[in-house]
Amino acid sequence: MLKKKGILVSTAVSLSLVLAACGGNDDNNENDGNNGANENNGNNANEEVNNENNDADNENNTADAGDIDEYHWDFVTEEMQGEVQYEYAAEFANRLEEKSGGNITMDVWEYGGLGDGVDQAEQLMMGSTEFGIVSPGFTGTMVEEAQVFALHFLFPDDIALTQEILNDSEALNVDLREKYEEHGMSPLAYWTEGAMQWTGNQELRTPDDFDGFQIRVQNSPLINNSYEAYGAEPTAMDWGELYTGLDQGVVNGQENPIFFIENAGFHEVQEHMTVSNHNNYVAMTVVNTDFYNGLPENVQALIDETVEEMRQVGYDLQDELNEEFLTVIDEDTENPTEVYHLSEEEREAFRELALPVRDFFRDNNGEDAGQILDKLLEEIEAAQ
Ligand code: 6CS
Repeated sequence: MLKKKGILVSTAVSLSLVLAACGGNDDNNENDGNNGANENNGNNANEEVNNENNDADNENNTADAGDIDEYHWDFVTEEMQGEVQYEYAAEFANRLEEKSGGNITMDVWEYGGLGDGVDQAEQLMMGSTEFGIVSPGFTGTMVEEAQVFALHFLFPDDIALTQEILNDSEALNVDLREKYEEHGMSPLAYWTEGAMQWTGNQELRTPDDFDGFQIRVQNSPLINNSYEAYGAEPTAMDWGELYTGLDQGVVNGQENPIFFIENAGFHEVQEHMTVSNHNNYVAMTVVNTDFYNGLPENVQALIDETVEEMRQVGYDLQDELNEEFLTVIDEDTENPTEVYHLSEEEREAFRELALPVRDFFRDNNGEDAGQILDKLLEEIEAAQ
């Protein structure tokens, strides 16, 4: 059963301010609460602030809207209103609509509107959905090399630096993109939703704590390997079933960025949260490859321009929400969660066990796994 919490007013307001600061427009591209369809209902508490901002946006438009045909597309996300993916997609849709003089419109879908995470990835590959935000964890059984994101302690702890690597990496934006395109899906951008943390029904401070620990993971075999390296027992599960799964003890813990742990309410049914920063949650902005390649160049250019603009918007969204919700979890006396920050020494014990999983990836995750990982490691080293 999916547990959907109401979106906190303070969050909705601050999200609007982030978008305004990033140059967002005034349309409140919020969903109508039925099926995720994006209605542009204009019901925005910050309408005045954003209206002012909109004037500046209009001056910055690069599109010649007269040349753009009419299009209506679906943009599917794996999250709910108020969460990073959905707000990113809604803002993306707003910008594209504005740049095209209203000729390009999109339905933005919350998680569940078109199926679970794996269903959504498959629909994008087949082309029944045009745009989506996809977590590589849901393509783990389809694009083997994409499991590189399942490797713990790969990216720097500095999230801003990690985002720069995701933006610039040839290993990801060229080589891995080609691998995805063999399956009909083009990643236009990789971006962070923040560092991942563990929650559990027990303390999780040492690898010994993971011995036999049943942890929920996304459907990616290499995520399993990463947890088996600590002695844990991973179980693939869609997040819509996770609140109940944790509550009923089907699994004992999970990993996610802080904003998502709070929004999905996992902290309500978990007594402990460990700030481990053991991996970075990467999301991809993707399009169906044939759909994108079949578009006129000026439309592709508008999409590409929007993807570029959205890099900072996505970064700021996750940054604000992860910080805000750490405080919310810390201060939640109704659902107390013991928050523990691993020391560098404690993290080192996990890192040592995680390193050999890189060799497993090289040998078992597709013919280009080694080449992609080695190039990415060089890029990470150069960035640091
Ligand atoms: O854990 C998950 O499956 C979900 N986590 C996030 C941060 N976004 C969507 C995803 O499906």
